[in-house]
Amino acid sequence: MIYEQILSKRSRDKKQIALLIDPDKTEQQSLEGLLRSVNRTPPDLIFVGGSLISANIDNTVKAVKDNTDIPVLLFPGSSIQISRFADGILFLSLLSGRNPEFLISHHVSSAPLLKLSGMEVISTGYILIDGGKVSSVEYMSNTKPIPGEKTDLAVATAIAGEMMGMKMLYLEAGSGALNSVPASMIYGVKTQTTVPLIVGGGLNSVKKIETACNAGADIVVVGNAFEKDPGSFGNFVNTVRDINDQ
Ligand code: 1GP
Repeated sequence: MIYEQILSKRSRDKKQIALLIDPDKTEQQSLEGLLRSVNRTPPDLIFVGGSLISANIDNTVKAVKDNTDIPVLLFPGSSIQISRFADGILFLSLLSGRNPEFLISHHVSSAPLLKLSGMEVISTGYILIDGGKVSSVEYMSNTKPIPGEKTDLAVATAIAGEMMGMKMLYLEAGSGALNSVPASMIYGVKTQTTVPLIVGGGLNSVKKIETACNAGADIVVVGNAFEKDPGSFGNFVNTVRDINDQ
């Protein structure tokens, strides 16, 4: 079970890194070659998804499964982004928003199919933070992000998510964010909750990844930086490994 692995690594103080593959932004033909390089410095997890996807998600997940042993979790922007070929799914509820579609509706639509698939379902409280520009999540979900300086709101939202039974929390600044989630906010959420904390959005440098990990992220997510420069991703994985070796 992937969740057990996440908990196990966390209990040993091991930070984790996930590579986000957006099927629309990664050419199917080049994926095989990209994954060969990813396998040389493998992340702990691969997430597949995006706010809006027009490509066939099955093809991307199958290509990833065929070319790597890294566990694959769906990171869906909506209920149509489900592939039975994935190992599991982050069952995201957009807790920072007040749009019922993204709090519970897509979940009801997809729950029977997910149950049939037998894949691992990991309930995840998804909390959108202002990343300095309008993100695809904000636009597509028609919800407001929490302002970056409102740590108290993020913490209260995170605590509520844990109280509601979410197995993980995800602080999201939005793909390609100008400002990643502030360290003080990561620290605030980390110290007030006990479930694994995922942080993503705009983590495009070694320094930002170090900052997020040191502030309390258990899992950091990198998408955009890999799309722009796949060769740099190995450095990010090594950064997390170095933190773990300290
Ligand atoms: C976005 O958290 C992820 O949903 C990753 O963000 O693409 O900016 O790395 P980036």
